[in-house]
Amino acid sequence: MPADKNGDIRMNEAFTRQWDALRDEADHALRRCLPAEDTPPAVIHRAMAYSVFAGGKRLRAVLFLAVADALGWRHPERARPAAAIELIHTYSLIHDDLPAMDDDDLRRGKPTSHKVFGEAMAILAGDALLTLAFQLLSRYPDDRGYVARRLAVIEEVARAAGTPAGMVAGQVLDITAPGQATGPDRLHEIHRLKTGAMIRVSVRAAALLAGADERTLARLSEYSEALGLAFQITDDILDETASPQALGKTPGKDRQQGKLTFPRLYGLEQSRNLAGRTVADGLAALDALGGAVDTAFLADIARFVLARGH
Ligand code: GRG
Repeated sequence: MPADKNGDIRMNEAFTRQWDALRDEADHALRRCLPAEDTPPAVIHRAMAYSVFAGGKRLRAVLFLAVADALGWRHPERARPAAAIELIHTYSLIHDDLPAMDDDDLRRGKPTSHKVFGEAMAILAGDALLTLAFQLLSRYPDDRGYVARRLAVIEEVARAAGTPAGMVAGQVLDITAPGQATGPDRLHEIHRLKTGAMIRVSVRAAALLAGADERTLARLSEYSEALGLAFQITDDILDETASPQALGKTPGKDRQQGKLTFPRLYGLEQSRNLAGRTVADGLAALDALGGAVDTAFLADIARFVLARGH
């Protein structure tokens, strides 16, 4: 099953098998693209590998590869850009855990990077992962015919990871918001940027590289936006309801830090309802693609995200 830390979720066997196959494809690419741990200066390469292989569901890479499959795009190097997106995600977690940000000791059930390697090395490991990600995106797929598509993907990924329209902007709003942010608009904006943008670009990057037409791209974008929102709602719910073992990180931090969250704004039950409605929107966007695209697994991913919060 997907390596979610909430071991009580049971999706059907075919879903689990497909997820694991795509996660293995991404892991294989990740292993090939990271410098060997004994490459000097070894400490940074150990720190990079420590966080990348600390576990994790690989949701973003699986999404990328699932979209590629749905569109029939089976280029042999397709897992490299998927891996690049996971590297950016891992960098964001390392930096998010730093004392200057969330100050967390536990991530993916293991001590955080700065606890093991010290703050300076954790910062540098994050920097190096982000940089390596763009190196990979600029190179793969390594065929001349992909130059324009690669450029479009680099631009979109940079936008999604950065500011003002991406993850860095969302993180800034999140850490400066406590005490100021009170309303649903602000909450949605934070999460659209902080979590949603990277999930959206995981879907769009695969579609762009696969050469999807505008209509397909638009429907897949709607799906990814719904998925990103549902993912964040369930993440907020789990922060309130899950045990540290199930969560792989310290629960209750959001409340402790006075953060605006979906359960805080709407209560747990309403948050679950909102996640359900949001996933329904995502499924409708997939349906609108019609029979030409095999969206069954993408739909199951959306159901999986919803199941995490129940
Ligand atoms: C430091 C620029 C910068 C940004 C940090 C990603 C992020 C922004 C913060 C992480 C804090 C957090 C708990 C966000 C909620 C959603 C989220 C990204 C959860 C972690 O992603 P998963 O569940 O993690 O996909 P795994 O471990 O499975 O990869």
